[in-house]
Amino acid sequence: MTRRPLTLRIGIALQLIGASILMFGSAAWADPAAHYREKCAQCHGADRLGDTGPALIPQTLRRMGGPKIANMILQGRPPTEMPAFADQISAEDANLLAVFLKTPLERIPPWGEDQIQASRTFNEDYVAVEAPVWPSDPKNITLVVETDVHYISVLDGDSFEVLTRFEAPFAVHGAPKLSPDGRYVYVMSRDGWVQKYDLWALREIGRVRAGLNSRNIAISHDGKWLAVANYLPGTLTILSSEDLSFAAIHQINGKDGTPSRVSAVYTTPPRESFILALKDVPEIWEVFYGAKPPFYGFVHDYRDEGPPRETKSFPMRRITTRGLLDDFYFDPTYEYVLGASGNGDGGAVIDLVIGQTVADLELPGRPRLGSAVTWKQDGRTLIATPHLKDNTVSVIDAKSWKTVKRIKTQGPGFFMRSHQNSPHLWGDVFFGPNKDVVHLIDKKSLEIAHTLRPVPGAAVGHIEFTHDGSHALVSVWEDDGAVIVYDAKTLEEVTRLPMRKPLGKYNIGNRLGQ
Ligand code: DHE
Repeated sequence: MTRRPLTLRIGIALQLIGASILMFGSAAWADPAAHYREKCAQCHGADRLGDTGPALIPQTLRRMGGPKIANMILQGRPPTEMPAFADQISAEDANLLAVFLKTPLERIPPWGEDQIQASRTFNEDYVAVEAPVWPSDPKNITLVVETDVHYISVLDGDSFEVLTRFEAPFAVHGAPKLSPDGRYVYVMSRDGWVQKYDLWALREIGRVRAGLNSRNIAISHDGKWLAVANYLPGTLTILSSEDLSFAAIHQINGKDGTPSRVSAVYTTPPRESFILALKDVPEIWEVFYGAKPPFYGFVHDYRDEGPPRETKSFPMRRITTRGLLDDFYFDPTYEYVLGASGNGDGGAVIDLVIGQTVADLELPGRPRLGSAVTWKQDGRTLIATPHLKDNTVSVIDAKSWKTVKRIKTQGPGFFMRSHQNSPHLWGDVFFGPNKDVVHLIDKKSLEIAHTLRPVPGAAVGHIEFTHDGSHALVSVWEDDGAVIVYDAKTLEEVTRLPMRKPLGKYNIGNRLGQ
């Protein structure tokens, strides 16, 4: 068993004592670990790694502020199954318990093939169907993730009617990924669960826990393989998309042996590979899923392993970068990857064919490349990205890699989207006092053409278009939130679908690029 250094253990003890002194004015004592065992372990697991309830570890809880966790313990979390404990636990004990839950685990259990295989569960009521059980246009189906209640609505993009609403694993993150025919959707949660759902039958098929704390998921272009980027443990898990069975695992260690978390994984269809952004080492990994690596000469580890084996192998190649890069965007050819630097100041362009950095990006203020948008304008290919730490949208020329325009916005943005039939880039202002604003940037003039304020004072974020681009869907990210549907030409509000904290929206046709 790994033990934390003495200083860290003393630090945690002081944190707990400090919290109790702060809260009660004197060192009142309670044993949060005992409270955990008595009240929480049954649903959240004796090891805090989750059971019927989610994992209660800092990596999962990080996005919830201090008082919120204590409140949740006391008041429960309707409509989820989390009950209220106010009649069993004092406010002081709830605060101590919250501090305990935010303390890192002493030991991370192994999470490899055996554990992953054993975690698979299947829906016994699932029956495959020959054709969709709904009459809607399959390309215009849109999924909407309601973040706090962990539900996904399946929306008909023509009538804006909700066909069904299904339960997702706790804390879905990143875009759900689709099989090439748009029939199956794979949803990943920060708890490491991957859910397979049949959109034709409107039924869950099953789920598997690919990691203990995960970041996102990618699907191979042929729909055969799923790759899951994990923080805990620092691995890439590869699953068969057919039955969610374990296929392979890559332990992530940098060249010098430093272990690393995987920030994200992406598919590069022409290269038949997954590209990994790493959190802790200045490297990019490329893991090949095709019949044989297309760039054999550069696949060092593959050569080391000898000739291809009978069983499926996923050889990998590493590219050394000048600094940490942990947020990626690909040019339309997938020859180049743009990476945002870990220190938040700029980034780099890496040529994936030669495995070299070919340009530096001038993007101060933490670009959010994962939300970037590409379009062609007057013979140029342009890429626009919002910034998490600057009131700017930057526009880059995809040939010279120079920033050609920095557009001033009313605050830092998170999500940005466009459509080939839309003259605008739609970008939210996710942070700061103007978080209720959406900017529409003219793709030709690169100026803000319109600013919408859907619900004054309410946070708005994330935009998606219907398949034909005629309508734009904007999320009001509040408890009593909504998805607001705009006519993308007139900018008139067409309808408002009430939802609880809706955020990510994914149109099947748009996401498949069809
Ligand atoms: Fe995300 C996508 C990383 C915080 C909601 N986010 C992604 C992707 C990455 C990423 C790499 C692309 C994955 C994909 O689609 O396959 N996100 C990060 C972070 O590093 C960051 C800043 C910090 C973290 O701790 O993870 C972060 N993200 C958030 C949030 O706090 C958000 C707003 C709420 C939440 O649910 O966690 C959030 N991220 C989203 C959404 C997408 C996403 C809705 C999919 C966007 C899309 O349109 O495809």
